[in-house]
Amino acid sequence: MATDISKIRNVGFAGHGGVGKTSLVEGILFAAGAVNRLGKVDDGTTTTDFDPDEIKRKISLGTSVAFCDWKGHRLNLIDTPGYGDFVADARAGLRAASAAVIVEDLDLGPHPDVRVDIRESRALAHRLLHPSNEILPGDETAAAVASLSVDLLPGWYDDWVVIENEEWHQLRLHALEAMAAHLTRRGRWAEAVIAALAAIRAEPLRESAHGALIKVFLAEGNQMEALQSFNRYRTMLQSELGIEPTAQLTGLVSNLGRRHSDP
Ligand SMILES: Nc1nc2c(ncn2[C@@H]2O[C@H](COP(=O)(O)OP(=O)(O)OP(=O)(O)O)[C@@H](O)[C@H]2O)c(=O)[nH]1
Ligand SMILES: [Mg+2]
Repeated sequence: MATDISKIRNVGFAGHGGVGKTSLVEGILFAAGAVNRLGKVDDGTTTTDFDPDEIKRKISLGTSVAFCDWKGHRLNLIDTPGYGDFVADARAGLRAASAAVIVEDLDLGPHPDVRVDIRESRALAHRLLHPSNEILPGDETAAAVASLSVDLLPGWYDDWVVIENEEWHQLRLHALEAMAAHLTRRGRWAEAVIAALAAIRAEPLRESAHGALIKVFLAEGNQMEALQSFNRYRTMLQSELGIEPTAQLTGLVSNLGRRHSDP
């Protein structure tokens, strides 16, 4: 895209250490199609934590910039470090920004230290999955997405934990997709996208998670994003597993354009 200066937006991401700034920037890059894989801080695969020391320590040590194009605008996303030692660098990064997004952990997802009550989270998942159950006021909020975004006792490999975790993992994936569908029906597009992205983050190759995201885009009339998401998923599936998306998923976008059926 030609970079007409009036179309450039410099957006800074600020907040305390470890609240999810780098992950949010990565999610935006992925949603905008600037990267075709949703990188994770914990795997050292995000775009903006690229320095070997950042990858090793799993924190941002300096300000870094990544860009994407969104609705005719070039967005320069300025990811600043949150930990106090690097505040000078963060300030310098924010000086270049015309807008700042303040990231707080409750709005984004739980800090790794946040305790999630698994019984409450299970009950939440069942309410979302069974429409006959009453949806409570807090059931479709960012905090609910957060409580469905964590696995049980990560790093524990005792048999019972592995089995319980697999069951919970499946339950939370289905619940996140159901939440995305509920929110889509109500026209709450942005929150629906967040729920669908949380399902994708939990299982990056899962087709129904990508289907949930594509359905939000289609429902809000954003055909370009729907097609881009489909093409990105298809490329990822081909390179990781050498297979094609199912006819069901392809059918969602089959009348939108040509690229999805290109060889
Ligand atoms: N469950 C969950 N974890 C998240 C979310 N966002 C970030 N995390 C996790 O929180 C940790 C910190 O995320 P980062 O994206 O590095 O946070 P940050 O604000 O960039 O951290 P610094 O740059 O070091 O200040 C990582 O382990 C992420 O995987 C989220 O929405 N849900
Ligand atoms: Mg960071």
